[in-house]
Amino acid sequence: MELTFSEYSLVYNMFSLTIASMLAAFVFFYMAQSQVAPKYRISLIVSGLVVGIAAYHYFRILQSWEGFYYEGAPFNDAYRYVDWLLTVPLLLVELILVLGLSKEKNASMLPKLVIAAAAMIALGYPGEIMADKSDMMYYVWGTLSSIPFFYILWILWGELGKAMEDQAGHVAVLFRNIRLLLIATWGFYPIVYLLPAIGGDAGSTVVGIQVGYSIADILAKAGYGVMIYSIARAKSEADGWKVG
Ligand code: RET
Repeated sequence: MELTFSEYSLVYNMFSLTIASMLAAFVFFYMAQSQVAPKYRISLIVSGLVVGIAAYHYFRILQSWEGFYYEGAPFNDAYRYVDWLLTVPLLLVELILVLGLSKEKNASMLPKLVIAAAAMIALGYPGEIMADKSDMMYYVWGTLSSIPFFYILWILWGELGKAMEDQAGHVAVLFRNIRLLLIATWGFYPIVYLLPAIGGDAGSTVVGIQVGYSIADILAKAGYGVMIYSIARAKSEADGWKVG
């Protein structure tokens, strides 16, 4: 496939922006820990892990993109999928921890969510790397991956709804916002996956996929982590905890 230099640059710059965002978010989550009560710090630590893992993977993705353009080496999608395999379960852990549910509830919910997240990503990967996207199997993998996807959204929608009821007014608003951010950003991934089905030339499809996933990742990791921080901060204040 032939990419023009401007197509190559657009993706290259998008990866570069993503690395910068992940590194900045890493510093922020690390430093923001002193702003929240000790029991919520674990959520910020996990947010920091997520963006740290992503910064590394985007660095490798960028290198692979250079090799793909200049040397004709295959572009390695595995970095992205391995990144998701590690970070998606961690994003679920952050959220569940900041909800402050009982230990029993956490213990019953987390394994189900983590297994479903791993299944969603593992089932999407074979479809993503298919060279011929007109093959039926591309839709079969996409559909199989969507089953755990909807399961996760359904569980979280319910749990966040229940958690909202027990929170003070402004904390409930934050829960509502993170629920919307979660649905909007996670819902973006299967749409990007389906871009090859819309048609268009091979070059612009690759560009669309890489730019789309990068934007989604910034919002779903860094943006979402900032929302987790706002919730942790608001709950710390509601618990009567003061900074410093
Ligand atoms: C795939 C394959 C097609 C069907 C579906 C998918 C869903 C992917 C999602 C990924 C979320 C990633 C996140 C990363 C942030 O760090 C695998 C594209 C449903 C929801 C949140």
